[in-house]
Amino acid sequence: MKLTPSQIEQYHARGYVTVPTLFSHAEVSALRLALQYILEHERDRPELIREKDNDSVRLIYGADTYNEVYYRLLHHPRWIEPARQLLESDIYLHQLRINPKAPFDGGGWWWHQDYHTWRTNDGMPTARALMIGVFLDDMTPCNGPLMVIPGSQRLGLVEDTTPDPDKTGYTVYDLKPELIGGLVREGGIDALLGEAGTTIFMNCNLVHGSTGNISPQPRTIVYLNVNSVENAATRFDRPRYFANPDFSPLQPLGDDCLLAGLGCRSSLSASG
Ligand SMILES: O=C(O)CCC(=O)C(=O)O
Repeated sequence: MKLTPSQIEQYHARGYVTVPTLFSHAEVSALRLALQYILEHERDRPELIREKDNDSVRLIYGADTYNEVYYRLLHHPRWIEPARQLLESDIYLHQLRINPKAPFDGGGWWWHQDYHTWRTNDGMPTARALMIGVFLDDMTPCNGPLMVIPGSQRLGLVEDTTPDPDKTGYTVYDLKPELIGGLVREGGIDALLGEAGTTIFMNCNLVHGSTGNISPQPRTIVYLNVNSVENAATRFDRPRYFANPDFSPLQPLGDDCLLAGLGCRSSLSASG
């Protein structure tokens, strides 16, 4: 699957482009079942990070290294090809994480740019990297969807932030309210809504955030955060599930890789 010239133009103008239902209902079901398996059987792994205020899982890192379905998603041509187009090079995985913003309990994210963490913690030289979000649930105005400030990637990296270090070692560099006020007056806020399977391609300097999920509906996004192989990270202080030191170009599997050969094992299969 290739992005059209107008989709590429939208990515450059607004800092993101949305591709509705890039993955089918059956593919989303396989990903959801695999997530359920991880939540039930892998709860004690260090890659699973809890909410600050309750025991719900806030983040799941590196699922491609211990779950076959997520390994296959990582190698799926339907998102790899557009990512290569946008970065104009081969790409490697910097970080795969799932944000299963739990019904009632899932917390929000203050406004930030992801590139700040990757530059400061991982020595990523430039912002030639993408956040790619695959929706595993319908994103509605009510379940804490991702929000972005269109065009804000054009600011480049904002240095004036309030670092919010987490006990897990993941620092988010919160942007100041005054800056957000000005950006929103200019660009507004887009809530990224859509059916499960929809996928967003975002510039890693795009300012984004979200509110908590107080609805009874789940709101899960899988983030495939990828970098150009010509822009490899230079620091290796964090565990590999935060910042993958393997810069090998991602090689796509077949278009049917999420479903082929999984059958009824889709909820249970885990790679070694
Ligand atoms: O998924 C969300 O609501 C926001 C996540 C986010 O901002 C992040 O993981 O950097």
